[in-house]
Amino acid sequence: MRYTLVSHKLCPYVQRVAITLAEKRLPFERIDIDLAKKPDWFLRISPMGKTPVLLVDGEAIFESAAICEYLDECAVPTLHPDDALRRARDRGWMEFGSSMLNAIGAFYSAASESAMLEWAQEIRRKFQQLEAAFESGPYFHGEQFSMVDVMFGPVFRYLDVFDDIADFGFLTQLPKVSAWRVALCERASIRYAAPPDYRIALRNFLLARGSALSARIAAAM
Ligand SMILES: N[C@@H](CCC(=O)N[C@@H](CS)C(=O)NCC(=O)O)C(=O)O
Repeated sequence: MRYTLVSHKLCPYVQRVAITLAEKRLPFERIDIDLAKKPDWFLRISPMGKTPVLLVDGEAIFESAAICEYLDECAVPTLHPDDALRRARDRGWMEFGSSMLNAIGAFYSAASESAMLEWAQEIRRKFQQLEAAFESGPYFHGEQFSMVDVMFGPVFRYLDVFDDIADFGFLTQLPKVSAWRVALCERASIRYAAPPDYRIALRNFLLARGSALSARIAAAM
């Protein structure tokens, strides 16, 4: 099979697919597109005009969850638990990861400082929920790396950039989630899921956003 990942360099959902491909040891090529100027060929294969799209021998799959589930069905090792109940619960936590990404987007786009700090609190509340749900580590299911870990790798990558700007207290006194973050950052599939200039590119994107966070970045320069 030939895999082509149609991607945007800052997209966390693209990273999710890249991590899954790497965990399955499936080589792939990347085509980066400009989401501000979507090419016609892209709109033909992505009905909602979003990255990622995975081309499998030229056949397109859209939506990161659908792509990752497909890859999990097609290639070993599986990233889901054997037990149906745990699998179902993991899918719930993956959706929780999507809601975390939405909260992160609202945080960095907030127009006022107070709205931004409210979103920071909301993100922290979500991490507190994860702390309560977490088992033994290093990964969400102990030694077993799973789809829940795939989902949260890109979440923690945002925190690396936010931490450079200020201490928003996202993980203060959350030891299990803090250790989980370190374990995920060290995992090769996660480390290489984003391009080498990701940190600078994300910071520049945030600076240009016209948000309260942009103002914080500008003030620190
Ligand atoms: N639910 C989608 C979300 C993908 C998504 O939001 N992609 C963003 C980039 S990170 C996008 O393509 N946005 C362009 C647009 O909405 O016009 C998935 O999981 O694949």
